[in-house]
Amino acid sequence: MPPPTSRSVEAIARTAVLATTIRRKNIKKGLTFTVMIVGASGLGKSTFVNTLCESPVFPKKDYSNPEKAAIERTVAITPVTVDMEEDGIKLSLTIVDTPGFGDNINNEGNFLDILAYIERQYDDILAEESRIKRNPKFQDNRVHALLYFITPTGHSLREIDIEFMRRLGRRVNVIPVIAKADSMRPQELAAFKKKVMEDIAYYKIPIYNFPYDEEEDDDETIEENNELRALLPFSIVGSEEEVVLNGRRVRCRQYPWGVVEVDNSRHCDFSKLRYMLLSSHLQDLKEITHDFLYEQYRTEKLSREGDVDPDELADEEARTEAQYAKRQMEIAAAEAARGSMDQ
Ligand SMILES: Nc1nc2c(ncn2[C@@H]2O[C@H](COP(=O)(O)OP(=O)(O)OP(=O)(O)O)[C@@H](O)[C@H]2O)c(=O)[nH]1
Ligand SMILES: [Mg+2]
Repeated sequence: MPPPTSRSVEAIARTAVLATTIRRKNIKKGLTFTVMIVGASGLGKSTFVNTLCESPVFPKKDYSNPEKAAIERTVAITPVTVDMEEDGIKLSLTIVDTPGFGDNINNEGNFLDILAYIERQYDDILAEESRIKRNPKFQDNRVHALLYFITPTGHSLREIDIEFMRRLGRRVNVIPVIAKADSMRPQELAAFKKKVMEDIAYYKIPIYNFPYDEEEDDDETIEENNELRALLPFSIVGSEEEVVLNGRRVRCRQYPWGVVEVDNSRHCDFSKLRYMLLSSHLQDLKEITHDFLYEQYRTEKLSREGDVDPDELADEEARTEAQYAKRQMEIAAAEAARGSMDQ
């Protein structure tokens, strides 16, 4: 490489100043980040949202009545935005809660609604990018990470989980988590984690596995990513209950035989997951979403414009796309009907 000229040194310095200014602006303006929560019904998804946000985003209905004390079943895709501060940086966190899958009913519609939500955010960006005059108030609502809640069965992954993660992984950073990890003993949990990762490898499920570049990344990043990768799937426990233990307030689930602490990394991986999601890997998840997942969607969508008859689409993924397009048309028609009724 030739030695840098004084002009190139100046340019490098200017770029560094610019990067610092952008970073300062980001710190001042704050960051935005969107996480979606998906999984079977009753696995603690809405409880997790409250635990992550450290506030009752979904309030319990009636604390004095045990029958009504639980959070209501989620029935619609519900995005909620919470402003918080992480490492001194303002963060506007949007969490998209989704209805849990049932065990017996056909879950395809449920899945297609989730996929449609993710792709609609990409479509909005695509439309905005092709505008001559950009809308300065445009909001990027792309989903940067999807936490997929796995039922703590102790056995292999269920077929529905394999299928859903495999299809969602093409569009979004899927991070698998073991729900209600307090229901397993440490040895069972370790064995289950191993089994899940074997299934993920066997079925070639594309998850976010803390990618790094041996050549480009520094040793510290590589080590950190390897440690996080070894924790996959993260075990989590959700609770809004707090008790005082040895003089400190802890969030936990209390049982007659003891206490499971949410933020204690000997009990579950919640605190590590939270830190990686909202701090250490937030930028990486955003970059992968923009540079790879969105880019892939964009290419597919643009090369598909004016495409073929759905009956001719043979492979399974193409069928999903056709079903999805149909579903989107249904949603658009329902929305249009609702709009005309409102007028
Ligand atoms: N043991 C255990 N129970 C939990 C945990 N998190 C939540 N629960 C309980 O599980 C039940 C269901 O919790 P929700 O948060 O409503 O579950 P959900 O996944 O949002 O349910 P749907 O909206 O129907 O899909 C409640 O009684 C919670 O108190 C956990 O980590 N461990
Ligand atoms: Mg719920």
